Amino acid sequence: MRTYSNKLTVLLATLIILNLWVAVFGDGMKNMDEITARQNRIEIKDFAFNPQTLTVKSGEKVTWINRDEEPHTVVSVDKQFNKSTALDTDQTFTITAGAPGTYSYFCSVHPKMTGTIVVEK
Ligand SMILES: [Cu+2]
Repeated sequence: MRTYSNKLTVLLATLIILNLWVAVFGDGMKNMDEITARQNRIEIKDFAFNPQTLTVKSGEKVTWINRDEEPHTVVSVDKQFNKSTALDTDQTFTITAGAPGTYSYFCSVHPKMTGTIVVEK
């Protein structure tokens, strides 16, 4: 009975340590995601994409946010990603960067609005 109890204590201790490790590590991963998301943000303001050229790594997310009072869209020239719906003020649109290459895009409501995403390996 004593051996059983000791084994149980060791098991419980292991579980607690494992949980702590996961909690710390999991938090770290979440922060990394948040930082990545913040970096890969394109603001649409005054009828322009800002920054106009953004470099990301394949697999990363890119988010546009419309800061104008006008609706805008995000459409890939070569259909490298699905087009957005018309974005209202403060609405966002997110894609995951696919194959490495240069993604040119524009706003279908105002075709003079253009931008580029450079996707690296
Ligand atoms: Cu537009």
